[in-house]
Amino acid sequence: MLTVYDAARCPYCARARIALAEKGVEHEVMEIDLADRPAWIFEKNPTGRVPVLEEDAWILPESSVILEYLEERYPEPPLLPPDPADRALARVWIFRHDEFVGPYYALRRGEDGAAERFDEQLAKLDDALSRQEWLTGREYGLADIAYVPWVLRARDTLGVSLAAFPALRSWLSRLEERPAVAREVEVVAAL
Ligand SMILES: N[C@@H](CCC(=O)N[C@@H](CS)C(=O)NCC(=O)O)C(=O)O
Repeated sequence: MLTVYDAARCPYCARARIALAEKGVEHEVMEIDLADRPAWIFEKNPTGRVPVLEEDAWILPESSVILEYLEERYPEPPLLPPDPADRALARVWIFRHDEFVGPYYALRRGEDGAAERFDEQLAKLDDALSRQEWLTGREYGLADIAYVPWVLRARDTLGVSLAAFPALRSWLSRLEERPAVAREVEVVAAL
């Protein structure tokens, strides 16, 4: 049985939660209290961070690698495009995710200018989504899953307005129609 070391408030864990739900993978969840992490979590992941996947003696940390693993191990339904060139472009979004979350965490820390910097990142997403329906390409997939946890938390826990970003809002509405993402909206509401 697959085990996921998880934390409800963690957006990196949300990536794994959404992908597992999309693929209907049976698994058990071990909730980790991030405010009082058990020492043994460092045996699973030397950084002490979640999410971590475990199956028998095999252990996998790092949410973006977990997404790729789930896609390869459970190919149905596919969450990357069939064409290698399109897959590569979806992966560029995931690769550049740190540029997006830097301002998000600065905003959470209340740093000066962070709201403007995060708006610039939202504007980049909005621009892309005004030209293509999904970050992953023509179909929904891993790049969308990689970003949506932070967009939801920005809107619902940090009170960030998405009013200036119509394509982003439309993307989010389409995402929220998916049960896997709707469940994450509930997780965020309960934080
Ligand atoms: N690069 C990691 C980041 C995971 C991460 O930062 N998780 C946070 C919770 S959202 C964590 O475990 N923080 C505990 C800590 O940094 O001490 C991934 O993508 O999985």
